[in-house]
Amino acid sequence: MKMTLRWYGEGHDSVTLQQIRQIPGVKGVITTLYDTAPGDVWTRERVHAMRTHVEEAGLEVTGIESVNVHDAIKAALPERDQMIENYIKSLESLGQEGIRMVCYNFMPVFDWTRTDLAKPRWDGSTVLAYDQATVDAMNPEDMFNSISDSTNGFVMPGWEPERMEHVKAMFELYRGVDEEALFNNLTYFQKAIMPVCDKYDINMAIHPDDPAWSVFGLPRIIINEANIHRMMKACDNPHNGLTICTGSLGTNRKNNLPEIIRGLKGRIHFAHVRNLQFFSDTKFEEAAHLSADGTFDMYEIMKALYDIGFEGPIRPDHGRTIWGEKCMPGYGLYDRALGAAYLNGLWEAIGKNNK
Ligand code: DNO
Repeated sequence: MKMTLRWYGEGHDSVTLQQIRQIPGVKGVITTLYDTAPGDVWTRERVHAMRTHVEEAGLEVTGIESVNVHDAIKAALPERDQMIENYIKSLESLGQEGIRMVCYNFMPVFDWTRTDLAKPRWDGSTVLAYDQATVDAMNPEDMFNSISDSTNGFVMPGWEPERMEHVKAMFELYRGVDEEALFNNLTYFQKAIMPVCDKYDINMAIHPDDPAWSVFGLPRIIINEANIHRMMKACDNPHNGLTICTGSLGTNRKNNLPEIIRGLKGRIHFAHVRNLQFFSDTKFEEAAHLSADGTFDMYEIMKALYDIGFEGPIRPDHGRTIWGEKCMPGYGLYDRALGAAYLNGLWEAIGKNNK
C-alpha cells in the first residue's frame, strides 16, 4: 500500500503540503481540482499545474478524489452522453499526466451525510456524527443549512452551495429513478469510460454510499457486498474497482469489512480507513482510528488488505478535531496524522509477522 493524505488544494485546505510531507511514510496526496463542477472538462494544463505544484513540495499526486459525476449521468438525462464525453476528456488529461487512480461516487443529490459536524466527545475532541432520527425530522434543505452553518468557513466536499441552491430541483431529477435504474445508469457510465481507462491504465474506485442506506428516500446502491459484486460483474474490467471505505460501508453493521475486502482481490483500488462508534444501528459517531476507540477491528481490516496484496493508495479517513485545530470538519492535520502513523504501524507489524 501507499500511505497518502487527502489534500483539497492550495487555498481550499487548512493543511499545507509542507506539513503533509513531515508525516512519516506519507509520500503522496489524494487531491482534486476543487473549483471545478461536475461535468466540467479538466484540461491537461490544469492537471499539469496541479501535479507540478505537488511535486515541487516533494510529494506526488497518488490519485484524485474526486472527479465528480454529473447528475445527468446518474439520472440518465438527455445530456448524459455529452457529460460522459466530458468525463472521458478529464480522464484523458489525468492519464496523460500519469495519474492513475480516480475516486468518485454515484450517490444522487447528496454525497456523504452527517447530522452533526462537531459533536463533542468524551475526550474533549469533536467529531462528525449521524443520527437517523434527526434526519427523519428534517427536510433536505434543513440538512444543507445545518451542514453549511458548521463547516468553519470551509466548503465541504459534496455540499457546494451552488449545487445545494437547487436541492428541490435536484430531487425532481431523480423522480422515477429507483435503485434498478440507478444501477443501470452506473453500468452504462462505467462501460463508457473503460476504453480510456484501459488506454491509460486508470483505476476507477467508486466510493460506497455513506451512510449505506437510503437517505430522504433517494436510491442508494453501493451499500453491501452483493451489490458491489453485481457492479463488478456488470462491468467486468479490472479498472472498474472500489474504494473500500470502512467508515461508509461499516455504517451497516451487517457488512463484514474484512470479508468484503477478501472477496474483492484485485478490484480494490483505494482504501479509506477509519473507525466508528455506534450507539444504535442508525446512530453513530466517528472515533479515533485506534480499534479500541470504536467498533471496527483495524488490525483485521489492515490484515485483509495485506493478504489480498493491496498495493494501491490508502489514507486515514476523517479524523477527530483535536488540540484546538481550526480546520474543515474531519479533515484536520493532527488526528489524520495520528491515524496514518497507527495504520503504518499495523502494516509494518503484519508484514513482519508474515515473514
Ligand atoms: C467524505 C468523502 C466523500 C468522498 C466522495 C467520493 O469525506 O469520503 O466525500 O470523497 O464520496 O466521491
